[in-house]
Amino acid sequence: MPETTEKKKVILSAIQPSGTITLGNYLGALRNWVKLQEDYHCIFAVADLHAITVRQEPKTFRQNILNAYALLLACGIDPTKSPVFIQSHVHTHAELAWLLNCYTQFGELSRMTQFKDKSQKHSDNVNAGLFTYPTLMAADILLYQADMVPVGADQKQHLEIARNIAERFNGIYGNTFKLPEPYIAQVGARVMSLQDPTKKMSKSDENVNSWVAVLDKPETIMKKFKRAVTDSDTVVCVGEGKDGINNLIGIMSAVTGKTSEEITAEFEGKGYGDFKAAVGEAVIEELRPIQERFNDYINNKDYLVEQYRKGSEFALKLSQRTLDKAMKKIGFIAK
Ligand code: ATP
Ligand code: LTN
Repeated sequence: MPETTEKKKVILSAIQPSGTITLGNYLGALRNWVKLQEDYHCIFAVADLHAITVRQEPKTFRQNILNAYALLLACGIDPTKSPVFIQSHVHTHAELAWLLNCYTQFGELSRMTQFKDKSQKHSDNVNAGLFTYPTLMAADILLYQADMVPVGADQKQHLEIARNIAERFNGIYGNTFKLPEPYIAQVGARVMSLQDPTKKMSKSDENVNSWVAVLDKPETIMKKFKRAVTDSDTVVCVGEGKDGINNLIGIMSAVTGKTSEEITAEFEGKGYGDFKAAVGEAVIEELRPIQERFNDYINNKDYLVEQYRKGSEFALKLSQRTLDKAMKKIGFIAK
């Protein structure tokens, strides 16, 4: 069981096992989580309940959940320090989500851009779960009285709604939930699609060339970068109308730590082709050690099972306290 130092702030975040984890997820989220482990009391989850808002094929889904778990560890999350659990293993999440649904307005859920995007993309399956996705996410966060939630820029709106729901509940019943702050690291906060750089890189994009998976083979990564959509200009520099190149510079900068000016200077006189290959190479090198560790973890299922069981035991204990408190305030009778 990890030590809980009272003074340390609580951080909670989660990732959906809705497909293969991308470079966007890694640079925008996972990589930052690893750094936060030293200074905060971190809790991480594989948000499998969220993933079924979009239809999943059972066999693939099962594998994706375990892969996501192993990948978190491979990225450097130490489960003995930061509990990592699987959302569906901790029943308090679905329960609090129901309660919060009753304190969330139809209008505010209708304004969520992710709902609008996903209902357009999956127009044959605009289910109620897709609509109430933010209340489940609010439950994930509020159950642990999290101070901060590290996410990519795309999740900011979901955090705002979680705060609004918490504030509303506290306003009716008195202080029950801590109001969480978003934590959005600047570097890598928004990695764009390699095929349509005006859209974010998303693991559920059916065009496989639009994303790079953390587990893609080196030659696949290189191929995807070489195919990345750019523009008709030739100079490697940040500029308006150069979304593709801006994105590649952003990725290069996030991976190497160099500024965009340094990158521009380095590629002066060279074409886009050279630059794309260099970005591909840098990403391959960044991901290589993670892939190696992933292979070790995924072949050690007993260890993964042990860790996710410990994680959910810890998460249940902590979250049950908040759920009980909220239920009591509403007026439910104790068991
Ligand atoms: P989906 O395609 O299923 O919506 P996703 O790729 O958007 O999934 P999530 O599981 O929803 O990924 O997000 C996990 C974390 O990764 C979140 O913190 C999110 O903000 C971050 N993230 C997702 N996509 C990007 C991106 N393109 N750039 C930076 N961060 C991202
Ligand atoms: N919707 C989130 C994944 C997620 C999450 C959370 C993130 C589910 N529950 C709680 C932070 C905190 C996303 O990142 N797309």
